[in-house]
Amino acid sequence: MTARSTSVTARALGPGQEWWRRAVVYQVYPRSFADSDGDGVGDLRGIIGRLDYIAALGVDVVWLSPIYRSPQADNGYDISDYHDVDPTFGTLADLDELIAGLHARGMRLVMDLVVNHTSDEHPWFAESRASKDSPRRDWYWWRPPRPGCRGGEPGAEPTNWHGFFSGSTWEWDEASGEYYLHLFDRKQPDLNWENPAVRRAVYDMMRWWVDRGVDGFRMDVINLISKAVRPDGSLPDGAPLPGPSRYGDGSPHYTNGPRLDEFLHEMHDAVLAGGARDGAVLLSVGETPGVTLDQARSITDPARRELDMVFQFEHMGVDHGPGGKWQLRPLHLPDLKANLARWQEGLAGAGWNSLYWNNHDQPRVVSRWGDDSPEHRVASAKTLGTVLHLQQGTPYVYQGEELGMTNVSWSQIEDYQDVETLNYYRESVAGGASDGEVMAGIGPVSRDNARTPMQWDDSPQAGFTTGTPWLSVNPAYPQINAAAAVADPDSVFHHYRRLIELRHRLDVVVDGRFELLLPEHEQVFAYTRRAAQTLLVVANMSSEPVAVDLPGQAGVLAGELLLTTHPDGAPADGDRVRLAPWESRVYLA
Ligand code: TEU
Repeated sequence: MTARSTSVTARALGPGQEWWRRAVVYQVYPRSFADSDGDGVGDLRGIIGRLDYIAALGVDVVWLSPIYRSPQADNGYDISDYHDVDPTFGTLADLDELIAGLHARGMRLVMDLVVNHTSDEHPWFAESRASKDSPRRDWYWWRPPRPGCRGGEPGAEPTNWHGFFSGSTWEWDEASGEYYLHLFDRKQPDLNWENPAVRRAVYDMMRWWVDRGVDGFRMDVINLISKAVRPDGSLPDGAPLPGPSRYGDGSPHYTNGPRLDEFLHEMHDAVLAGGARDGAVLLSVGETPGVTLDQARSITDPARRELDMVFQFEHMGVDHGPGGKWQLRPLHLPDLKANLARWQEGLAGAGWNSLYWNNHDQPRVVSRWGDDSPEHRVASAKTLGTVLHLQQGTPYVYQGEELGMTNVSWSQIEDYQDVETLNYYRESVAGGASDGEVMAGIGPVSRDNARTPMQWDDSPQAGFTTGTPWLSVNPAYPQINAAAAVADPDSVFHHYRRLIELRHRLDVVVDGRFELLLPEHEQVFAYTRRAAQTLLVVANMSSEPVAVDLPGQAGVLAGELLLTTHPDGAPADGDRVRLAPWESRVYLA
């Protein structure tokens, strides 16, 4: 790997040690990736059997969504034993074999670290809830009913916070006479990070995984671990939610809280600083809903020794309506471009970006922001990949994104399994909304759109399982599957592979300064990356043809056409480019 100039103050890492600046990460959602034993749920041996496929894409890292012991209330994001693999997915020996298989192919493994909360079936919580005097009582957030209220009555909760998964963030525990906090499902009680014993236990567990060969962590909602607790231990109410809701928005009181930087720095020095395993340089990416650019600059500033990068959510919200994700609006491209440019410019020379469209929580981007019609699906999936992967940062490819997999958008609530979707449906219908209204909001954005089984080939159940899949396979699998894509040199798969090659080969992709062109254009996404060379990306993000002038770019447009979705596209004419629907091009000079 060639030595690289780094455009930011690298922490005490030698040239080339920030390997993740040139890396691409592939996210595997294990229960939907590949089932090896016919029980209808993906597992570790299924992933082991597909390592050559993942390696062929050219990615450097696999991020594995949780495989720990869990009652699966939130598909594994509710952990009951951090030191063991859930039998649904296999054994620790299987995981060791997966790590060895990845390392043998020059890839690394990043585990999903879920430590804002545990499962309510974790022994820590069982001890904590056993009594008010339990030594682990203070490992979680326990509070008495609001003064003057009877525990368990609506309105008696210690704060009025509305949860991520609907309803209150407090669950009444009759046996011990107090409420416990759960920002997510009631089966996901929040750990109390104010307690140093909790933090020590988390860092010990992290080191245990690093010693086992893990190369980094994706940290689930890590910016929620510091709550704005008052000196008397109380927590403030949130501003009332709009409409008849009795709840409030507690997010200002638990998002990017007062001790977050302190906790992340402590974690960095305890685990992430390297040396945990023969000086291994680990990758750390924080999932940080609600993080601002300024907070991300702080968290990812190498000099502060916290995290390497974060997943921001602002760009994922540009099409949210007044009701948030459940009321999607058509994308206004200039809004998306402006947000991405702000993060590119804001972190340049200061921190580092992660780059994503998809994950297990987001709908499939080709359906959301592309065009998943048979005519335009492939070109739009390729073009969405192009405009994302050639920005500055570390790209994340979610399983099936490299195939242009699409949403399922089922119309019956019975087809869904996601706890967030089901809780939202129940709360909305209980609040008087009609089934049709609620399902119209759920179809385009439910997390289950991303969780349908990986489509391997056109055999029954898309080759995912020989049994009955835990979630229905997308009926598009005969046309959209890995076998067909790998065999087709013009597939989305091979386009993603070429994009990844460009990142591995060209310093300008890693270090080039980003500049957005035509910010107000509603069809075209164009930008340059400048270092010793200049890269120009120009993309038609619409299903209509477009002609566009790129003032000052005639020189680079006369350069090398590195990558295009339309090999027969008309060559540039000076600084004018004519693009077919969903046509994108990459020029280098
Ligand atoms: O998601 C955190 C989060 O913010 C989610 O609520 C997500 O943004 C939302 O579902 C989008 O509508 C993480 C995990 O990625 C998610 O799968 C878990 O359910 C959640 O934390 C709790 O662990």
